[in-house]
Order: sequence, then structure tokens, then C-alpha cells
Amino acid sequence: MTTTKTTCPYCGVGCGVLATKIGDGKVSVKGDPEHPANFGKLCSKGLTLAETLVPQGRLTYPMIANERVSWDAAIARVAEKFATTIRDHGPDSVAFYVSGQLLTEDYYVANKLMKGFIGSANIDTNSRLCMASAVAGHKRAFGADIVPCNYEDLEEADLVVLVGSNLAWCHPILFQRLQAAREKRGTKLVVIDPRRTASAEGADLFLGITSGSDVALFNGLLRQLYLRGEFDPAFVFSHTSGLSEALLASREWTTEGVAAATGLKQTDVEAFYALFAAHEKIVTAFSMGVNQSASGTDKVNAIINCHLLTGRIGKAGAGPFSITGQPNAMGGREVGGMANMLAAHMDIANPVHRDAVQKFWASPHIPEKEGLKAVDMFQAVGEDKIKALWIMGTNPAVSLPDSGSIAAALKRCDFVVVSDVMAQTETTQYAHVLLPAQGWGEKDGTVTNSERRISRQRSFLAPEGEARPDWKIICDIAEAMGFDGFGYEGPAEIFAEHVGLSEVQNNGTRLLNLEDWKGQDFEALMPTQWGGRRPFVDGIFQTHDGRARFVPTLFKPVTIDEGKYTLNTGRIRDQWHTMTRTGLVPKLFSHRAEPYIEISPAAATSLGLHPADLAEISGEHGKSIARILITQTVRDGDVFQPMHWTSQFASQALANGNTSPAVDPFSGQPALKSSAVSIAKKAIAWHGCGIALGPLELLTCYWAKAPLLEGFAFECADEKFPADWLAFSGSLMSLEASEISTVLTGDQASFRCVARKNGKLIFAFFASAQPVEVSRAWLHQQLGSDVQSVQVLSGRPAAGVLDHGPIICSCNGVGRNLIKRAVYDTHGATLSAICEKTNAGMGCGSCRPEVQRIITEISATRIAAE
Ligand SMILES: Nc1nc2c(c(=O)[nH]1)N[C@H]1C(S)=C(S)[C@@H](COP(=O)(O)OP(=O)(O)OC[C@H]3O[C@@H](n4cnc5c(=O)[nH]c(N)nc54)[C@H](O)[C@@H]3O)O[C@H]1N2
Ligand SMILES: Nc1nc2c(c(=O)[nH]1)N[C@H]1C(S)=C(S)[C@@H](COP(=O)(O)OP(=O)(O)OC[C@H]3O[C@@H](n4cnc5c(=O)[nH]c(N)nc54)[C@H](O)[C@@H]3O)O[C@H]1N2
Ligand code: SF4
Ligand SMILES: [Mo]
Repeated sequence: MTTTKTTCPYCGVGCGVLATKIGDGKVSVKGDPEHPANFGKLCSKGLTLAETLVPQGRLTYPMIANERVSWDAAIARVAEKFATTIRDHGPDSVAFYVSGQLLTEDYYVANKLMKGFIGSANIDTNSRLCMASAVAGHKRAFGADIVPCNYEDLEEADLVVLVGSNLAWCHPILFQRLQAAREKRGTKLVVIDPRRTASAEGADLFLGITSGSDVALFNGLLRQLYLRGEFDPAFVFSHTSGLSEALLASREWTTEGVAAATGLKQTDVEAFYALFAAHEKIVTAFSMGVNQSASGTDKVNAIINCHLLTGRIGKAGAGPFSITGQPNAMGGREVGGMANMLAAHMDIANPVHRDAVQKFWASPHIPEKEGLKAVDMFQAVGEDKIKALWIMGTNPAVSLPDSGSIAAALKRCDFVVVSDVMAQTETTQYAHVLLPAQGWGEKDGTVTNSERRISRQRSFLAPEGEARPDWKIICDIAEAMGFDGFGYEGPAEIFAEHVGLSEVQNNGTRLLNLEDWKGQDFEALMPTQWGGRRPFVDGIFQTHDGRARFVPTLFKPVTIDEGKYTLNTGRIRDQWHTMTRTGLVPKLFSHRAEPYIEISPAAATSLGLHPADLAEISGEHGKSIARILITQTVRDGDVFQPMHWTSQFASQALANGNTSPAVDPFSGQPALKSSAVSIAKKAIAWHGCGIALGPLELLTCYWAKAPLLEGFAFECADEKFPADWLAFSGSLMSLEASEISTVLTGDQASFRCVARKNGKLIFAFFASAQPVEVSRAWLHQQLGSDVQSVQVLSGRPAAGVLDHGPIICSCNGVGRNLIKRAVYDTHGATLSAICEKTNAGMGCGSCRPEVQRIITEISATRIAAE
């Protein structure tokens, strides 16, 4: 058995993974105890990586117009079409749309090809939807895109402020490090989010602000700190400039005004300001609730301003910490893979930089102006200004705002090339040419995590079918277009070139200098941070005068018309983006199996919505359908819809069908967290749910499906009753049954059907006029078993057997009811005791905040009752 040290391909924590082949082509995966990001731990997504290493659904050979072709033919076709388009319409008539999930080497050559050889800056990336505001904010304040913090800072801080970050679900291993530190040294935690997320469970202060009002809150903080003299005059004097302008911009933000703008209680605002004033070591960690906003860049700078004023930067346990989303969001920025960057932190606008990069590449061109940013790029595609588009490692038909217009643009485009690991995605369906890329475990290269740590992703599997590494595909096409400089042997050579470029024209002017990597054995690279242990430790920034800049920031409220709701979107604990990989893992559906939308009790009442109703969510241009989840965790005017579901798993669930393409003026990042939508109850005659072995196609009605170990679980609903329930059930069954039992009650309004084959349960279906009340977690486990049909027809376990209820812990399959019972049974039990007793939270630990919430809720009702 050989074990390979590699890095998790999901989030920006960048956990080290040990992958071992255990025979039969199977792989086992565990956390690398030596990796400094995770010290051996993995979250639910990392732990189930092995289950994604399956041939199912993979794109295994190149295709042109949906026909299998050879690599030579595919490469020739793409090269020829790009070359003729450039010849006929100029270099700006083509574009690449790439991804923070590419490796640094892939990204490097894609950028080199577009900027140096095609001669356009039309290369942008899904990082535009993710990190662009942080990048713009860093550049405005520090003169360069530098994240000044390390993970240990979260452990060394006395106060951690999470702004627009659901760290518990989106960066679970970092959250666990923070929780461990809190237990050890009592770190205070403030969470600022319009939703009371899992990250807010157990926080010292939760600020449930109005969507988009962060600038007001931090401008008010700046003003208060200044007025109270709680700042570091020596640091401000020696290392910054622009304070007076920033203070001027924040002068109107009295605590009262802040309370009004943010919808917070004045006492809560004051409590936050007092906490911030009282602690020296403060980390403000921020993520998409900050970046994905029409004032995203100002939000970033409003936060940084407060750290500059107090000199809380470049010190242990202190700093503004932008948490990156994708595994290589940071690496992509290092190689300049965005339309407004050059490479190696050099600037398009700087002629010296342009000249240096062009010489280094020995390239025929170097663009003098920025290219199109993601939203504008797709608009240009829709307007036929971009005629050839190559998409790599991202699924824009799902993930860009106003996805209807993205689909229309792709449909209209003359030539769409898609490199992906999967054959069928919302985006691959528009491809004229499909290029099979190697996935995680096959490909080889480097990624950089949120704390600037470069780690290796190493290959330990033979590629599936004819899949090739992304860098190789890009280089082959570059060569076929007649360009020199792409004849690399492998990623090591590309990485070495990237290292070399980081030194060009540097002389200490750019912190991104990779000289320490020079001459190192690529195979043996250890996870190492660039920029040293602590950027800005000397108070020197990368502006021309070495001073950091205060930026005056402007509060722009999110305005939503009367009667509409603010659509907030984001992530759930166990799914990754558009589900192309986590969608292969049954366990990862046990926590949330159906697209849903969170709404407050008051809003639900005013809309006549009841628990588990279906709602129609309508944006300016689109519509989606989701199950209603009534919860106190969202504000009355807000709804929250996960971004994950696609047409692979539900009939009409694209959250981005409803989002608006409005962008931040500085970063071009879309405001994905605050679109105006209408919500209405969907008129439904009947609701259904069930399980089925074998493939499942539900075409005619509302549906959602989730994979089980074998077969699927499904939900469905329709406006009209089917003519014949038995015939309808039969249409869902893909296996021939040997025994069918049914119960029909109440004048057709309620129907239950169970089918077996050779004594095994192969199908169950429940329908009724109201949302179906059966124990799903129990039902899902019965598929393929020899459970009695009468028991299944009852929809729940036998009397005396506990119905686990909805699954909270997906690692160990522990449901809510079991946890509740344990809490009732043991008055005053601690989180650890409940976890040990129920086995919840004993796998990856990501569900512990939810277990804690159950304990807290029950304790609260107990206290009320006592
Ligand atoms: N499980 C899981 N983890 C992931 C991913 C995944 O798909 N699944 N994706 C990865 C990627 S690429 C990214 S970018 C990260 C994202 O990580 P996060 O940014 O933590 O995740 P999100 O759920 O997008 O949004 C965070 C929070 O912002 C809040 N928010 C919305 N509007 C505002 C606002 O105006 N102000 C404030 N203060 N908060 C607001 C939302 O309510 C939400 O709780 O996660 C990474 N990790
Ligand atoms: N409404 C809303 N929309 C959002 C967000 C939000 O919070 N709300 N968040 C935004 C953010 S922060 C992000 S990062 C984006 C993410 O959105 P996307 O990037 O569109 O989502 P993924 O599902 O990660 O898409 C990755 C694609 O690359 C493929 N792939 C995986 N590995 C490889 C590889 O090695 N090579 C190649 N060539 N392909 C590969 C996968 O099969 C998949 O099709 O979504 C954005 N969209
Ligand atoms: S926290 Fe989870 S998803 Fe993120 S890198 Fe670690 S194991 Fe992977
Ligand atoms: Mo992201």
C-alpha cells in the first residue's frame, strides 16, 4: 500500500490529505497529521473524497458536437477556431473563463496564452464571484493583494469577529481550530451576518444586521474608536495615510445612526464597539457576506480601516483576514489569472511591468488594458462581441447571476469549449467542443490556501479514460496555434517558471517573491507560506510610499421594493457548489436532501405559507421552486436559498435564476447576496415522496432527487392529480416488481405504494394533499432491505423503535430526535457528553454547532418551564 500526501480539492482551508490505495482500485482518505492547515482533521466533504473517485458521470474522451473524437482532432479544432476568430475579429473577440479550482500551473499557462500570445486580457475567473472585492480592497489599502494573517492568528486572538462568513459550514476545520482556542483561552467571538448561522451558535455577540449594512457598522466603529482615543497614534502617524478623509466619510455615523442603518439594537452596536476597543489581539475574518455585495470593496476597506487605526495588523493574533473560498483562489491571483491583473502581482497599467512580463515570456503581445470581467464577459458573449469562449473548471450556467441570461449567451455563442471532469453539467450542454480534464487524484501541481501556503496536490490515480491535465490541454492548444513557449514537460517546469517570474523586476517591491522555492525538488515540496511568516510586520506596505491607505468608504443601502424580499444565497454544510462531485456521495445528502428556502415565521404567516409548503421564488428574470423552511434564523424581510441545486437534482431550483447581475463598481464582483424577489405559495394538488432502486426520471412535475447507497430518494408535487396513482407509481419504477402493496384513502387524496422484488424493498411512494409526513431518514435506510411492507406503508419505524428524525450528523447518521432524547435524559449535559452518548459530532465534527443549538433550545424551554 502506498500513501500519497496531497491537498483537499474543496475549500480554501487547504487541508492536507493522505490518500492510500487499498486494492481493488479503491482509495482511503484521511487527514494528514503533519499538514499545518488541519493537523490530521478533515470535514464531511474531505472525509468522503474517496467516494467521488468513481467513473460514474466522468467525461472520458474529447467530443465535438457530441461525437467522440481523438485528442488530435479536438485540439486542432479548438486551435483553428480560436485562430480564425482572432484573425477575423481581433484578439478581444475571444475569451477564457477559468476557475479557482485549477492548479497554479494550469492557471499560469492559461494566463500566459491569453495575455502574452493571443494578446487580450479577456481571461477572467469564477474568483470574480468570490474574491474580487477582497483583492480590490487589499490593493487600495496595502498597494498589493496580500492577506496579512495566518491561521494561528485565529488561535492567538482575544477577539475574533466573523463578518459575512459562515465559517462553521464553509471552512469547518478552521472553525474547529477557533472553537478549540475558545475553549482553551476564552477567545471572544462576534458574528455579523443577517442570518443566525451555525457559526453564531455560542458566539458572545451575534449582530443580525440588515443585508448590506456592514459599511455603516464599520464606519461607526472607526469613528467611535477615534473619538474615544482608542487608537494607535504612532502606527497611524508612521505607517498610514488618509485618516482624515476616512474620518470625514464616517463622521455622520453616530451609534444611533448605525443602529438605524443596520437594524441592530443600539446596545448591541455599543457592545460590539466596546469589545473591539477592549482587545488588542483582534482578527476580523470575512468572506462572501462582505465580498459579494454592490459595496463589497468598500466593506473590505471599512474593516481594514479599523485595523489600521488601531495598528492591529502585522502582529500575532491581529489583522483583517480575508478567508478564501476555493482551493486555489489565492494561487490564481498569484499568477494574475484575472482580467485586471498581469502575473506575479504585476500590474497591467504599469508599462515597466508589462515590458518585464513580455520579455520574460518572450511573447509577441502584452495587453495594455484590462479585459472583461466575468459578468461583462458573458454579456459580451450574449451580444456576439465574444465569438469564441473557453470555459475551464467552472459551471457558469449555474454559478453566475441571472443564469437564464448566461444560458442564452452560451446558446448564442459561435464557439464554446468546455474543459471539465464531468460529462453532464448545466454548462457542458452548450459546448461545441468538450475536453476531458483530469480530476483530483489524477492531476498534479500546486495550490495556495487562505494563509498564503503553497501545497502540492499530487497524483495517485491513473487518469479516467483519456482525461488530460488542464495545463497540458492548454499548452497543446497553444502549440497548435503556432505559439512557442508552451513545450513544458510537466507541472514542475511551469512552477519553476512562475517562481522565476515572481523575481522579475521585484527587488523587494513585491512581497510575492518565490525565490525560496528556487531549485527545490517539486516532488518533495513541503507546504510553505510565501510572504514570510508575517507580512507587514515592519509596518511597510506596498504602496509607493510604503504607507497603508485609509479609504473613505460610502454606505449604500440595499434597496428592495415594498412587498419584495431580499434573496440571500450561499452554502450548506455538506455540498460543494454545483454538486458535480459532492452530488456523487449519498451521505452528503443526508443533512439536506431537497432544495429549500429559509423564511422567517412572520413572513411565512403573511404569505400564507405553512411548514414544508412549496414556494415559487421569482426574481427579475427567472423563477425557481423550493421547499419552505420556516426558521427564526433569518430576518423578516429576507429569505435564504442555497446556491447548490441544479437540474441534475431538481426540476427548477437554480438560485441564480433569481439573482441580479448588479456588481461592485471597484471589483466587478456581483452582489449575489441581495437580490429582490417575490415569494408566493405554489399551488399544489398533491405532494409526494419516496425511494426507488435503479435510475429515476421524474419529468412532468416538481421533483428533487438525492442519491442513496443504491438508488434514489425523491420528492415530488403537482398541480393536478394523476389519472391513476398506480400507473403513476409504475412510471417511477425502473425495476420490475414481484409484489406491490398499496393503500388508497380519502377519495384518491392520499396514496401509498410499496413494491418488492424477491423479498427486497425496491420502491416506496407516498402522496397526499398536504406535504407528506413520513420519517425520511428511516425510509431512506430501508431501500433494498427485507423490511415488511406494512411497516413501510406506515412510513415510520415500528412502535418502540426511535424515529431518528432529520439527520444532523452525516458522518455517523445521527438524527435530531436521538440527540433531543439524549438531552432530555441528561439534564445539564455538556456538548461533549451528548456527542459521546449519541455518536453525533464524533466524525468530522462539523455538526457540533447544530448539536449545541439543540442543547441550548431544550435548556431554554426547560428554564422557562421551571
Ligand atoms: N460546504 C461548503 N463549503 C464551502 C463551499 C461550498 O460550496 N460548500 N465553497 C467554498 C467557497 S468557493 C467559498 S467562496 C466559501 C464561502 O464561504 P462563506 O462566505 O462563509 O459562505 P456563504 O454561505 O456564501 O456566505 C456567508 C454568509 O454571508 C452572509 N451574508 C449575506 N449578506 C450579508 C451582508 O450583507 N453582510 C454580512 N455581514 N453577511 C452577509 C450569509 O447570510 C452567509 O451566512 O466557502 C467555501 N467552502
Ligand atoms: N447565488 C450565488 N451564486 C454563487 C455564489 C453564491 O454565494 N451565491 N458563490 C460564487 C462563488 S464564491 C463561487 S467560487 C462560484 C463557484 O461556482 P462554480 O465554479 O461554477 O462551481 P463548481 O461546481 O465548483 O464548478 C466547478 C466545475 O469544474 C469541474 N471540475 C472539477 N475539477 C476540475 C478540474 O480539475 N479541471 C477541470 N477542467 N474541471 C474541473 C466540476 O465538475 C464543475 O463542473 O459560485 C459563485 N456563485
Ligand atoms: S475544511 Fe473540509 S473542504 Fe475545506 S480543505 Fe479541509 S477537508 Fe477540505
Ligand atoms: Mo468562492
